[in-house]
Amino acid sequence: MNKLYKSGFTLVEMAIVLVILGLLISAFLIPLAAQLEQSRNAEVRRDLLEIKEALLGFAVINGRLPCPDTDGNGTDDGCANTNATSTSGGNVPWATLDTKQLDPWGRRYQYQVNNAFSTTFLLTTTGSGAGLIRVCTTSACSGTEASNVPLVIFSTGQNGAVIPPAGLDEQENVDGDKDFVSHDFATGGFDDIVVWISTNVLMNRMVSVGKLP
Ligand SMILES: [Ca+2]
Ligand SMILES: [Ca+2]
Ligand SMILES: [Ca+2]
Repeated sequence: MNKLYKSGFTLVEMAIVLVILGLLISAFLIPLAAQLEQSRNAEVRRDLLEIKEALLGFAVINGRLPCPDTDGNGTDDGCANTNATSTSGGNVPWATLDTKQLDPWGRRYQYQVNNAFSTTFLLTTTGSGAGLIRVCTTSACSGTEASNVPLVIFSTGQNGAVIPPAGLDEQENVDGDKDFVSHDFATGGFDDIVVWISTNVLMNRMVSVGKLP
């Protein structure tokens, strides 16, 4: 064995070093990916909070909630059905509200409004019939987070809208009706972030600024 060979690494030593390097890199990479997702989810929460405040501001100024954007330019396009027992859905009207258009995954924030509130409303206004927006804990709506709210806004999350059967709960959020699902993230499935404004919060804001009664 010559002197040069003895001072270098054997193949076994090289393999061990590579394995250790691989372990170290993967140990750092996984938390980094998780951290990135965590910060994106926090960004969605901040954006939705700002959109909620902008919706409350719009209601204070106009005495009603805006209709969704349905043609993709961000402006309120009017509600297709102004019947109080119906809802209208589409994009958050970000240009009308001057809020963020896209979630961190490049998809538009979504909005569904109870049409009893998209025309001038009173303290006694409430949802009824097919205009009664519910936020459920399952797609079958066996439990509810909220059973009668003026609006919901949401992001479809990193995975967008997952196709059933894996995404039954996700499907419920994009089927255009009055029912929505909100619960913790489920691996490989549900990751939508859904928030809403309760009628009490909306009325409280209207009364506190003297817009109602
Ligand atoms: Ca529009
Ligand atoms: Ca999703
Ligand atoms: Ca639905």
